[in-house]
Amino acid sequence: MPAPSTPLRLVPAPRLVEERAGAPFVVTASTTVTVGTSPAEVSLGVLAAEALSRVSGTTVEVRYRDVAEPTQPGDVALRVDGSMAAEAYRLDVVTDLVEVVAGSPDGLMCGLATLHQVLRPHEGTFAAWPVHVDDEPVHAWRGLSVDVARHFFGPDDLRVVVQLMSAYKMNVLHLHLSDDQGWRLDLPSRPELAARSGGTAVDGDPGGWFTTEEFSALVAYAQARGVRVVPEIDVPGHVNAALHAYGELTPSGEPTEAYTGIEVGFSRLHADLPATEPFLRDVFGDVAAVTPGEYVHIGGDEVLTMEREEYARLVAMASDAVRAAGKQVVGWQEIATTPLEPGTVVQYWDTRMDPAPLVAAAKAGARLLMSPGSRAYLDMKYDADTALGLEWAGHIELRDAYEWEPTTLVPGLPEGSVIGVEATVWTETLRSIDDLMTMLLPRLAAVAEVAWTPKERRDWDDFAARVAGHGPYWDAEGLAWYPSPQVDWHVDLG
Ligand code: TNX
Repeated sequence: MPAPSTPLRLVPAPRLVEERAGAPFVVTASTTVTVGTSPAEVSLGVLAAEALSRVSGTTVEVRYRDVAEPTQPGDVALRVDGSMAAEAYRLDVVTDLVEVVAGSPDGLMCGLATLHQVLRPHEGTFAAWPVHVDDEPVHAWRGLSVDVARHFFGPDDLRVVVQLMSAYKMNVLHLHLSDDQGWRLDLPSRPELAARSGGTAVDGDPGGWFTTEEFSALVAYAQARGVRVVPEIDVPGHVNAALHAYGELTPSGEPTEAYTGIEVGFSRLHADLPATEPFLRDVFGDVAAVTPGEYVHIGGDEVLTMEREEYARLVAMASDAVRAAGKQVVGWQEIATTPLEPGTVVQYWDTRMDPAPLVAAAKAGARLLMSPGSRAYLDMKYDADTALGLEWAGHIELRDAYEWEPTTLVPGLPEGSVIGVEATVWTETLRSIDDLMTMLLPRLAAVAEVAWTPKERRDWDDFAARVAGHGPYWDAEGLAWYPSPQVDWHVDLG
């Protein structure tokens, strides 16, 4: 069997890839996934077998094994090796065996994403040619933030997003669950939030919301695929949906009108109203209760109608509520203008703003998450002809989303303060999963590589050649995507 004539096209680029001589490993009915017996490994084994069954059209079984049991021909063996870094993995394909070894189940998930990309169609099934991959991410936080508040994207849509993230080794799904236009998570302590403000969306389009059960099911689905959910309740601005549901949060005591426009910055909480602090405590307590992950996002952006001192009090109230519920605080970059506890995660987004407070916060122990509007805001138009999207941060073609370096973007940050990268997709103009995917693809693959692969191993021409091989995969998955003219998409997949 000749080796394939076309190169591997792995995204994000791994640390080391060595193709070797020999016949391929062919997925057949006797292929068996073998895995250890911890709950996370069992669930991973089932997912791997499902994925292999799906691509090959045969039924791939799972065998659970003791650590000592040797592998057998035909095995796809998954193994956790506690001496490796948690997300590091090795993938070895030889003619009759595939082995994935990683520091943790999350690392195994990354290895499986690579295995998926080395499989090629072969005689009615799939085959992988011998290869050795040794890999590890440069950043721990590789996120995507999805705005489900301006337009609602429910569990089915978000499962598709999670699958895509996992294919590109992204591990944090940040959900923007509340804004002026709608409230998207039902909370037991404040039932009017979803009941009164769940049904609205931008332009009077249909809204929607997650029940706590639906939300928990999504969180579990994501977790099984190596993706943690970070919920955001945006305060003290972007709160009209809350003010519409609970009049006690406004100075007059009257609820506000529902809002379906796309202006920002006009709505706000009031630090001196007696209802405000209990509201924050209840809401963040409920959100923390449905969040197994470590982080809850308090928003904090674009409060254009408040004095600094009141803003700082409200950020502190929200942060205290999150910490009292046992979670760590994430907030948009504006919170860096207030006193922060060390370890708080500050999300950089507005490249127009003075970075001095950010640098000062990082020096005082804050951790930074990089989402520069001009690079990582995947709701920006690709160019002037893009039908969907906004333009306030400029146009973002594929190359713009690819060619930037998170650790040096803001000068003067202390070494090690950047914990990762997050793409965002705001949905003022996006109504359907096709709209969403058209903005995400191919740019999400670019941001995923910025987050995973160190600068020394990133090269635009090389990326453009690799990502070209992913169009047929997106087509096969039924995902809409934008055929950027910066890439020659006419590839022969051999
Ligand atoms: C800025 S990013 C916002 C959002 C908008 C977005 C549109 C951020 C923290 N705030 O409210 O949806 O721009 O691109």
